[in-house]
Amino acid sequence: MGITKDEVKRLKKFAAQIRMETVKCVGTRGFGHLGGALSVVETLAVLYGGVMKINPQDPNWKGRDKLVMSKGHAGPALYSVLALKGYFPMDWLKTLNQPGTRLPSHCDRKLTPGVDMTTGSLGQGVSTAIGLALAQKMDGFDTRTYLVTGDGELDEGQTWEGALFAPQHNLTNLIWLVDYNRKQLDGHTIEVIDMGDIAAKFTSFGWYAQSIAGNEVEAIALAIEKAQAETAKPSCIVLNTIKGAGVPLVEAIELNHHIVFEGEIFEKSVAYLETVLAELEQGEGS
Ligand SMILES: Cc1ncc(C[n+]2csc(CCOP(=O)(O)OP(=O)(O)O)c2C)c(N)n1
Repeated sequence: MGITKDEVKRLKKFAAQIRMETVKCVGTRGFGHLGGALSVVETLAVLYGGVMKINPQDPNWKGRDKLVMSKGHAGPALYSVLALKGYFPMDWLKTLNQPGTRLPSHCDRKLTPGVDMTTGSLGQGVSTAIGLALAQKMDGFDTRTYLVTGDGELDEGQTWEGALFAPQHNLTNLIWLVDYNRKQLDGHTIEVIDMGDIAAKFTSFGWYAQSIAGNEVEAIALAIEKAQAETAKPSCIVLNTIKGAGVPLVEAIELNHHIVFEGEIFEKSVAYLETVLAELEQGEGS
């Protein structure tokens, strides 16, 4: 189990590309939900970098796996990976949240090719992902649904209804990734509602739960492999992440949920990510 060193390199580079596009996407608008978009970049790199069955030329292909980005404010990160995979032109990333755009601040499945579920009202993506996973099973498809929620999002009672439902209905094709970046809109999760040991809670609800380094592609790939191998229970992967991950000037902002992102901070962040990408490209030759 696990991935090769070459795979790690490839996925790290893909993550850096997604991170760069996410930063540019929000920077073009001048403000946005950058912290929680950046914390899930490695997860998206692993999922779209080889784990998920997808067909960017036919986004509605019935044989595809599905992703529900329940923390719909992370749209810019999802749009970046979808654009890089060729679901739509890269140019669209410059239109985030503008009048007439196909890329609204929160995900909308009717507007954006490759977006499987409309999200933004926290908690609801859990119910819709469960519906999708149930439908995949009822249709006899050998496909999975991947669900990404925040940790603050777990404050919504609806999430725990879902956590009870999925094991009882044997949704072994559901993999729930919780972005445990320990912050939410207006502060630290521990101060709002302390989620404590999330993996232990899911285990007690009948899930196969893992808690991992959530900004490490290798750890994510391994955890997903283990989740896929689990045949008796739905899976939960708690991603221990950093809000604003990979962009030091954004990580350093205490309340970095929705920030103004233009001028110096934008330019310095792009310059920083250019050096990261260059280093990763150099490393490819070694
Ligand atoms: C039902 C609902 N209540 C409130 C909001 C406003 N809101 C948007 S993001 C957010 C915080 C979410 O925190 P978390 O799930 O931890 O997201 P992350 O830190 O990963 O961005 C809130 C309260 C919302 N979108 N939906």
